[in-house]
Amino acid sequence: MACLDCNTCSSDPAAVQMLAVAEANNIGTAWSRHAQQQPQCGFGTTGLCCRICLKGPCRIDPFGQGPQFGICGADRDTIVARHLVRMMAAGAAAHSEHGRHIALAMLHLSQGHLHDYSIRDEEKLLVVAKRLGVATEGRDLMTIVRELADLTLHDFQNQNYDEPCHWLAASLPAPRLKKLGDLGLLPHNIDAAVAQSMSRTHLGCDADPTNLILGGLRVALADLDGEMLATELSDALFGTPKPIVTTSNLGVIKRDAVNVAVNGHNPLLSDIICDIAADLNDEAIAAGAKDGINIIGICCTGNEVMVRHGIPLATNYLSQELPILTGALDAMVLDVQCIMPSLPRVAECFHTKIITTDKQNKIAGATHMDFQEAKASENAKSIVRMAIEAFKHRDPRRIQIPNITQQAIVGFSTEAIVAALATINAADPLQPLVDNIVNGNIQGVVLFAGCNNTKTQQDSAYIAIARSLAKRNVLVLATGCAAGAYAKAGMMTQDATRQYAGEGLKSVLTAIGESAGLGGPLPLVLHMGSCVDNSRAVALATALANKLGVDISDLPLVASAPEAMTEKAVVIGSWAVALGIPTHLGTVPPIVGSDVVSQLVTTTARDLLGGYFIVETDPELAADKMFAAIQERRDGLGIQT
Ligand code: MSK
Repeated sequence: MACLDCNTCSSDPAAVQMLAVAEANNIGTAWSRHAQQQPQCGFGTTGLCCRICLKGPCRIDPFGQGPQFGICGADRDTIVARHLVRMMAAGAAAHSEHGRHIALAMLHLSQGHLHDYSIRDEEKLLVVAKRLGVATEGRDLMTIVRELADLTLHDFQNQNYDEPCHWLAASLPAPRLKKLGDLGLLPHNIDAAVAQSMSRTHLGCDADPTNLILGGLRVALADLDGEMLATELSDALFGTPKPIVTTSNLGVIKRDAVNVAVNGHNPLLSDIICDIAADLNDEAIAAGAKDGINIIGICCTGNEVMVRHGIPLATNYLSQELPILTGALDAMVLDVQCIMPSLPRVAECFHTKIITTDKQNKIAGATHMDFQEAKASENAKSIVRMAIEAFKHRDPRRIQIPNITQQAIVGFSTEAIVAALATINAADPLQPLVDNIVNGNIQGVVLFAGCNNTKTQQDSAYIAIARSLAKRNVLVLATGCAAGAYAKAGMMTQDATRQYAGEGLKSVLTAIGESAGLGGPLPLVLHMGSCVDNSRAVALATALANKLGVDISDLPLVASAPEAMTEKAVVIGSWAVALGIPTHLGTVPPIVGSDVVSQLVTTTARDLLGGYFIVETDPELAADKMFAAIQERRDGLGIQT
């Protein structure tokens, strides 16, 4: 195993502490595997390796000396564009499959097949139903649920090419819908958009890089549709997040409790685990865990239960192996996406039970429990009982829990932000936000989204860029593993606002926080949810754009994925660009082998859509470039302050 300087791996002190344990015990982690992978292939890094057919892999010489065409005749631009579109399609498939799962649960609930679920946020359900054109007045709740689920599933089934997906059509501002419609970018069917992306990128199909990238943007918008429906229906089912105070980092693992981590993305099981955990406390205590059951979150399932129920977040994506190394994690429950297949290998060295729960997402070496919504509570209880059993096999001599936690004030859904603003102006909640953008107290808004990547010291770029922008009075929103990074680093606290916000931003966050009853400012970084919840930021931007009568591309809004890693992050960045948002990437995407594609996603995208990618690996320069983009938008709106 490659020896690591743990301090360069992560900026999270708890992760550094656990990495030393991994090193001492010769246990592989993502970081040691990253070291073993060096040097990484230059052809793959630049996007110039084509693996689409069995004649390959074909490689294009980036310097123009060797081969310039694959065996089929594809040039560098076609190769790069095809692979990029395939990444977008995979990201869209992942988010939308999650969304379909939630929509089917809604349908089955309305049919009376699910007894462990209910509509916890009726108000949200009715708002969303009305927005999508479902009649609500005087109708039975389950009839509305049924119609909303049917309408949602239509976005996966519609065969009329000219009828755009319902959720997009009902949610985006009119000028943006028109622009996207005129360019032929509005998808009619999520599944079809994914299938068409795979089809057009097959050998011998679309070989025009511009046409390919436009097709990619269409599937990216299908991804947004899938994210919107996943978020909104999950809110109706499990509750819309409201501000709640909780804790984060590995110190949330308790020595005297049965610790159960939920990891992945989909709240259908994890929410039920949170519900039933208290019922099994006595069994845990009887097994010797005097503090009962302790549910903790990892990655985006962690974010889901954190923003809705205040469940403490142990860590984000990259350090998901490390809770096992504390010797006090009794079970890790996995659902879908961003789950390391190495977890059972790490767990083999301890007593931790690794439990997969989705039949499409099994891992060799893990225990599989086939989760069925119709038996949700029963399945959840069996899982927690496995953790109680595992607890009995702990080796107390191996327990090392970092004594590191941070407070985190989380749960800033769009509705929660609007509700906080309404305490200042009930009649027109967005007006205080507009006023403060116009007077310069808030220069603009940045959404941090995306993952961790071993190419960057974990979380460090998030922290550096957010501090730099907050100091310049930029309001900071975060989702997914970005949110995890800020929670662990103590940047979702009132103290962080006092310490890092510029004077204008601080005054606004203080006025809103105090008026909303938080007894101090809003936290510096507002946690909007998991990575699928990036759609919440779109909802906020849409509300602002509609209020001002402008397009999203006119707003002083930027997005940033400083440590982007997954295909989901690629597709999120792509729809952000399609919506007109300047979007920073701190990881160099595998497109630099093609000037044509690089130009398409920067200059051409900007001309056509207003949005564009900013690729910058240096955090300070990235902050400068994003701030400049914000200033440009302010100038465009005629705001001089
Ligand atoms: S989990 S997509 S590593 S944000 Fe949503 Fe984190 Fe990125 Fe997965």
